[in-house]
Amino acid sequence: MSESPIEVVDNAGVVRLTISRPKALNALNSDVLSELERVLAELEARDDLRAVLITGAGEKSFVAGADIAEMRTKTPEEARAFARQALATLKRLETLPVPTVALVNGFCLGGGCELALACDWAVASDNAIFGQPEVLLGVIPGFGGTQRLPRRVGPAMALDLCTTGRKIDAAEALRIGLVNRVMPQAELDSYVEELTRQLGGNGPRSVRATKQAIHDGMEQDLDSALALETALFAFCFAGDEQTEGMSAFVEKRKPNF
Ligand code: DAK
Repeated sequence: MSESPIEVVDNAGVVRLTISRPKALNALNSDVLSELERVLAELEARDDLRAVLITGAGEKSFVAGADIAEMRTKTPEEARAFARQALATLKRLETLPVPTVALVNGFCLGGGCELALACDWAVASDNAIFGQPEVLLGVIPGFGGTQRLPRRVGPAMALDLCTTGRKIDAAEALRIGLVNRVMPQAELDSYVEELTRQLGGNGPRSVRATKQAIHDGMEQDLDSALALETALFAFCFAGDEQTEGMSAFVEKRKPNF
C-alpha cells in the first residue's frame, strides 16, 4: 500500500496534520484531498479533540496550490466534481468544533491559500509567499477563495489579489489581515506548537462554544447572533468547566480542565 500523503500526530487531543507531497511542493491532488477528508471525518467525531494544526512538509512550501498537472486535462464536469470534493473537504476543516491553525511555512498559493482560509488561525514564516494566481492559469479560485478571501480581507483586496494573481509576502499578508502572526522561520514551529498547546489547555467546552458563536453568528443578523451568544453563554454554566474555572480563580490556583 502507498504511504498516506497526510501525516497525523496526536498529542492528547492536539492534532498535527502534515500534507506531504514534497516533490510537488505539497500541491493538492485528488489523493491528498480524499485522505484529508477521511482524516477530518475521524477527527470531527472525537469528543477529546482540543485543537488542530495543519502544515506542509518541508521548509519550502505550505501548499503550492491545486495540482496543475492533474487539473490540466479536466473537462468542465470533472472540474465541477473536483471543486465539489475540495469544497466539501475544506468545509469539514472549517467546521471542526475546535480551533484550527494553519502553520504556513513557505509557498501558500491558490488552493493552499484557500486551505489556510478555511482555518481559524494562520501563522506564517517571514519568508512565506501568498497569492491566488488562478487567473494566470486561465481559471478562478475553485476551493472557496472567491468567497472566504473577501470575508477575511475585504472585497477590494480580494479583487486585487484574485484579478492580478500577484504574490504577496508575509508582511503584506499580516497587514491585510490574511494571517494572524508572522514569525522567523526558525521559530515558527515551536511557536505554533505552543499556541496549539495553549488553545488545547483552555476550557474545551468554552473554546468550542466560542468558535460556534463566532462562526455561526457571522452568518446571522446581529439580533439572532446575540441570542445565539446568550444561549451558548448559559450553556457554559451547565457543566463542571465553569465551576472549575471560576473556583480556580477564587482559590488562586490554575484551573484543571
Ligand atoms: N501543481 C503541481 N505541481 C506543482 C505545483 C502545483 N500547483 N507547484 C509546484 N509544482 C511542482 C513543479 O512542477 C516542480 O515539479 P518538477 O518539475 O520538479 O517535477 C516542483 O513542484 C517544484 O516546483 P518549481 O521547480 O517550480 O519550484 P520553484 O521554487 O522554481 O517555484 C513556485 C515555486 C511555487 C513559485 C512554482 O512552483 C509555482 O509557481 N507553482 C505553481 C503555483 C500556482 O500557480 N499555484 C496555484 C495553482 S492553481 C478549480 C479548482 C481549483 C482551483 C481552480 C479551479 N476548479 C475545479 C474549477 C485552484 C487552482 C490552483 O490552486
